[in-house]
Amino acid sequence: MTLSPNGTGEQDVLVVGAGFSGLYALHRLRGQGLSVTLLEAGDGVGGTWYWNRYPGARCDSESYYYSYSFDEELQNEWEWSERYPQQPEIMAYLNHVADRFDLRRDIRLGTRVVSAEFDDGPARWHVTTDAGERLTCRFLVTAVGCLSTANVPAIPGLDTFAGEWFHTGRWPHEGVDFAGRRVGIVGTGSTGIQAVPVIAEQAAHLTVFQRTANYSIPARNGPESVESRQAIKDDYAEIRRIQRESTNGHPFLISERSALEPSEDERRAIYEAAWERGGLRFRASFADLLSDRAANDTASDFIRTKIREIVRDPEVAERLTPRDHGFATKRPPIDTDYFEAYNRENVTLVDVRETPIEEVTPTGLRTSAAEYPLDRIVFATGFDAMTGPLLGIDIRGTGGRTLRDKWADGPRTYLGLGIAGFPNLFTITGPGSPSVLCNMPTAIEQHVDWIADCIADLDARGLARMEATEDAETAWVAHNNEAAGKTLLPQASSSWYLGANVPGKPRVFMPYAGGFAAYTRICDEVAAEEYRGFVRTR
Ligand code: N01
Repeated sequence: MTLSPNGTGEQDVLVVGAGFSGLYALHRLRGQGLSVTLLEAGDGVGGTWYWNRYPGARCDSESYYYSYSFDEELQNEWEWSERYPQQPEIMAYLNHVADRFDLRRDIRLGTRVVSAEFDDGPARWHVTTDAGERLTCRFLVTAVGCLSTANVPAIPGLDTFAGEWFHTGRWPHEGVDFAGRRVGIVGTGSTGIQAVPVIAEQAAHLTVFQRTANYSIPARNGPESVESRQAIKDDYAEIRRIQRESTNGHPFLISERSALEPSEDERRAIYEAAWERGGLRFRASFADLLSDRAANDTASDFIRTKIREIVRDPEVAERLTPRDHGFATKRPPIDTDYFEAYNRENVTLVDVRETPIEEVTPTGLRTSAAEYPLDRIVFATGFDAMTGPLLGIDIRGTGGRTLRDKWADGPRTYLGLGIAGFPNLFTITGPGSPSVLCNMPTAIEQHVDWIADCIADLDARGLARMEATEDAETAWVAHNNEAAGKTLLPQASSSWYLGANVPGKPRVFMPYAGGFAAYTRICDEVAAEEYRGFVRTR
């Protein structure tokens, strides 16, 4: 049996997933002389961007910084066409990266990892694929993403639907023709908010089934001029420095002022300017939007007023107005004409908190109040976030203990990178790391660099096995809870950060909320102190 594409048998490292994380991990680890094979379930590289091809799919981080920083030539040669990159452009970029760094020779596409078992004697991971192949490695690196396990609600009757239905995160590559169709979309998170205005333009009629009203800030997308692209390139060193020293991996710093400090007029002017500028930076307007309820109220109220100004029908505007959580306590979407879409004749809003969805019928969707005839249903219902992709693999550590068993009450990690009882396993952007609270490529590069340095250090010292201690893990979980508790984030009871969107999932705040720069410092200290909190042995 061939164990790797180049036939070298056991690998130093197996990487699972060929998105931003896996591609860089392959490049970086191979660059330090390790044998590495990357296994990818999809038939192409791209990860999130390979699967999420729904109408309007675009990144909410801006192009010039939603990109790798590890190679200056790469960042200087690539030309982004718009302020926010569309899905096909990110795919083109990641394919370019795969070619430019000759990554494909060590990538196996169409290969899903179904299980991974640690053999303590020789300190090896045995990985099994969906084709029944068994591969062996010294180190297993998961690069499976945080939002890659689609959450399709178990609505009775879905299998009887005579039309077609889709989940946005598993979108058909050939696209979907909505022309002349009655379309229903369930979900108004970041994805639904991007898709609604685009589908509304194509469909005969669009019915939006909203469970939780959401805040959104205009993206203000547009073409990137030659001059602005050059200015960014001239300033890249400084941009990257700010990203690394920031709270969220973005190249802007959060204001140090409280939202409660300025006069009402001044505060409104600051919000107006941020609204006009558009994008995720809105939440950086004041220091305490995510830590002080009264401060948060000022931003939430500002956006509620905007919704009422944009949406012409006051009843629809009222239903679209979020009341059960503060702005940005759930992941804040940005949009292009989302609220404006509700002014179209062919868009209807249904509040399914008021009148819950009861079943899918052969001809449509029925709530407790009415039946809506539909030809197509789009589920923009999100993901079994962060833990779903890892628990989708049957991972077994020392003594045969499964990760599913260990995480039955929620994830426990050390730094979001290591797990007690699972030696030589590294989880890129795992639960307990900044990950989804950060611009992802920034979080990913920091993790990959840390893992690569860590493996180099083990090899230099002739050490074969590394495992987080239970004590370090317990302390990290406590620190995570403490960091989250200092923010308003855990108070958003319907947030996927808490696992609240998946029925039966333990309610645990999963990402690290202490900030990216602070997190990086802790990781660096751990490494400098000979990997404090890990046991390393021959
Ligand atoms: O998923 P979501 P998403 N019946 O979980 C509703 C990233 N992202 O795919 O809030 C009825 O946010 C659910 O309602 P509720 C980004 O990090 C990035 O939109 O649970 N409704 C909610 O409205 C984002 O946060 C980008 O009450 C149901 C919606 O479906 C993350 O991905 C673009 C339901 C799901 O919202 C996930 O976003 C897009 C049910 N049974 C996404 N189940 C870019 O940067 C769920 N809902 C490009």
